[in-house]
Amino acid sequence: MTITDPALSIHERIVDEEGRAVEALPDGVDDAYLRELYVHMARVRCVDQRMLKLQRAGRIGFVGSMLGQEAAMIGTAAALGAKDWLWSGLREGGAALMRGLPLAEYIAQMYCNSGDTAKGRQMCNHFQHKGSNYPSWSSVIGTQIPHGVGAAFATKHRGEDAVHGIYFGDGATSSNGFHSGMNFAGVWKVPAVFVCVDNGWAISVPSQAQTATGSYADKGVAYGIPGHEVDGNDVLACFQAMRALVERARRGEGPSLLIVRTYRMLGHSSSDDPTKYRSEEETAAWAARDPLARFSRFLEQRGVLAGGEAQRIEDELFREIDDEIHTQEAAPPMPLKPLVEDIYAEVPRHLRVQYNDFIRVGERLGDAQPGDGEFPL
Ligand SMILES: Cc1ncc(C[n+]2csc(CCOP(=O)(O)OP(=O)(O)O)c2C)c(N)n1
Ligand SMILES: [Mg+2]
Repeated sequence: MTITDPALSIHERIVDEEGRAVEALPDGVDDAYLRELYVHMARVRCVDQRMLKLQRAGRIGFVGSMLGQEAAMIGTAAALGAKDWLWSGLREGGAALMRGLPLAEYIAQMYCNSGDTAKGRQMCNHFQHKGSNYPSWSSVIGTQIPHGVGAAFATKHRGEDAVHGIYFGDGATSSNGFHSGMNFAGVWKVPAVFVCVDNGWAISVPSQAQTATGSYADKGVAYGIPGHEVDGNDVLACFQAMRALVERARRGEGPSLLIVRTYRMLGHSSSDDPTKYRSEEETAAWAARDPLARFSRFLEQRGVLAGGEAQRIEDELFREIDDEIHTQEAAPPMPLKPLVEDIYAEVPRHLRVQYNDFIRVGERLGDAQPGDGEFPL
């Protein structure tokens, strides 16, 4: 039922769960590049672990864990070039790091301290990085989809050759933004690849209950957009598929939809308890399919990672992350004035009034303390 593009040789899987190559590796991928991909994936995992610990210790407010999705994110995003764009949702922060978001800015944003480039106007875990075309995103599900399509249309209109990778989850396929974005993209033939990260769950709604279609890839049919589906825990399958679709878009052949099937190993966020709605057996089955373990098995068999090297890489990553955490812990808090500045040339009266009210509340109740307030999800 899905429209596919048979001219593109897209494999559902390149490395099987035992770490054996079952297809030829993507063209041009050498051992040095394989190792690079591994380090990017390992960094995502290490950052994730530290952020969760900081959240549990009450140092930061909110984390949307990326655990289990390292291959889906790194494999696809690695196929985007430096001038391409990445429109993200909650779980693409690791891709931002790979594309050039400095670790310092990543952690500053998690602390919402004075180094937060969002100036405290976003809740934490809402990254942005101008230098790598990674726009700020909204918690409102699916809104990045029409934004990305509009930007992709602008790219086409100006005759530029950038491609837009537009990321969202399985749950976002039920949003208005998905349907309007896909429709415009198909009609305008914009240079975009829609990456649907099907991680099994949209908070407590299982992926199979999200739609009556057999495959999320079918959703492209109504918009004249080809759809492909790959094993999202196989970093090389993700990379190869994304690269083929990015090149297709860059040739002017229009948008496509790529489904990367993976699993959200932890709760929806640090405020969620997944044991309330899913079984331990299900999670354990996916733990056995861990994308990082699969890739390291493959690299060890190939001689790209020597025995003990994965551990050394992890130690080095933790050192780098821990140093930065210490720096960001010591950084001053976000100054409050920028909350109302630099939107209008002069701060208008209504914002001055709101700001003064806000300061008075602070004076009356005292500064917020770690652990104050609760986020409901
Ligand atoms: C328009 C809208 N509706 C509902 C929510 C509440 N909400 C936050 S995340 C989420 C589920 C998202 O699931 P999915 O798109 O699969 O992404 P995932 O969290 O699995 O990465 C929902 C319903 C929201 N933020 N915005
Ligand atoms: Mg999901």
